[in-house]
Amino acid sequence: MTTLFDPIQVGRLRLPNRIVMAPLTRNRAPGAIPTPLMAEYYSQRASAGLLVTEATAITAQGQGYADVPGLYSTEQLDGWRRITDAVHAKGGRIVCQLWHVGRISHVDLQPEGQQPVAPSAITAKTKTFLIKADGTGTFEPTSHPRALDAGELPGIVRDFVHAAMQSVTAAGFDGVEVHGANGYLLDQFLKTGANHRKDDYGGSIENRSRLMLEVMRAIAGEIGHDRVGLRISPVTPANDIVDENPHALFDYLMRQLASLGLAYIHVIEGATGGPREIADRPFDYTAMRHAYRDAGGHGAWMVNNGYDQALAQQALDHGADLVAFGRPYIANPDLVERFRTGTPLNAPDKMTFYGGGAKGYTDYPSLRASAAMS
Ligand code: 8OZ
Repeated sequence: MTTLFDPIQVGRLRLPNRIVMAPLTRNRAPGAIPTPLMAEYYSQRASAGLLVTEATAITAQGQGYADVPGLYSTEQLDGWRRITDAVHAKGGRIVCQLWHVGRISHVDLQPEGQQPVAPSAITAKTKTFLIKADGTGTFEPTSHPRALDAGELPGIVRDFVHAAMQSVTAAGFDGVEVHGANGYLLDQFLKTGANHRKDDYGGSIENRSRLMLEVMRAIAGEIGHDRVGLRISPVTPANDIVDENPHALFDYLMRQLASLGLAYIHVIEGATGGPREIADRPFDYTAMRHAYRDAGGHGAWMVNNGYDQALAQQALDHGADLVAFGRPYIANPDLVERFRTGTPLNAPDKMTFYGGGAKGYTDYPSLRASAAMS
């Protein structure tokens, strides 16, 4: 029987266990610059088989929330380098989650107050998080986006590739995970609710998948397919996203992705951070995995959303290779050791999820630290 504590080869990375720290937005990077506190946070969690960073904007246009990090300026890359060095010093492995929010943004966060960009000029019925001039946080409706011109799309692909290259060179990451989930730019292109384009990037499943596949192919070609992962969320309603036929869409995508030799596919099952089953959006994840495997896809299969240790073991028993834990990792830097020893988990404090400082971020107790103190 495979357990969470068995090592696994994921592309070019050798992971000591199958426990992954899921990407978690924490809004603690003022000016989009990663901080020393973030280095402490990630390095505290270095015993995970793999750390995936919080979503990180590939360009200023890709920013959609206050105080989320970027990796397009020298200062940002230097900040990340200190984080990857700290994680590596503790024996860990860390990949950067590459993010373009598309329409999930606000003019106040965009360069020169411009409109956010999207496949089509359709406003998402959701809110983003801003920090007002007086320093207080506020949730505001996302701004009306403008549709990207087909002529701009090669530039978006280049932005992703550039960010991927900088991640594994200047910033010292072990690889990248492309954020193709949760209603952000690539997911907006995929799905009928946000993509009403009439050109080669809209309409058919093939056309709606084009941008994501171009991005994945280009990144794989540039930094090596074996250190690139992709996160998807077939039916999440997060950020007002919906598709009229997700089974057909993801069946096609899986068959196309199979030949790219990616290190892993990361699947959010159900509603992101919410129920794993959605009554009006049923989805067969096993069929999706089979489509990928049938088409020759060898990448590790990473599952996520609402897992505890028992459910994670069931997932491994049924063909998953890796399990990503989100909220448990917020409150348990030593999650691997707690699972291994059957130690109860610390409960996360919702009030400190987004924004703030060390409280609710780097101050959750570890078993070793508490043992040393007592
Ligand atoms: C929570 C708050 C803001 C952004 C995602 C990057 O859902 C996010 C995110 C999550 O993927």
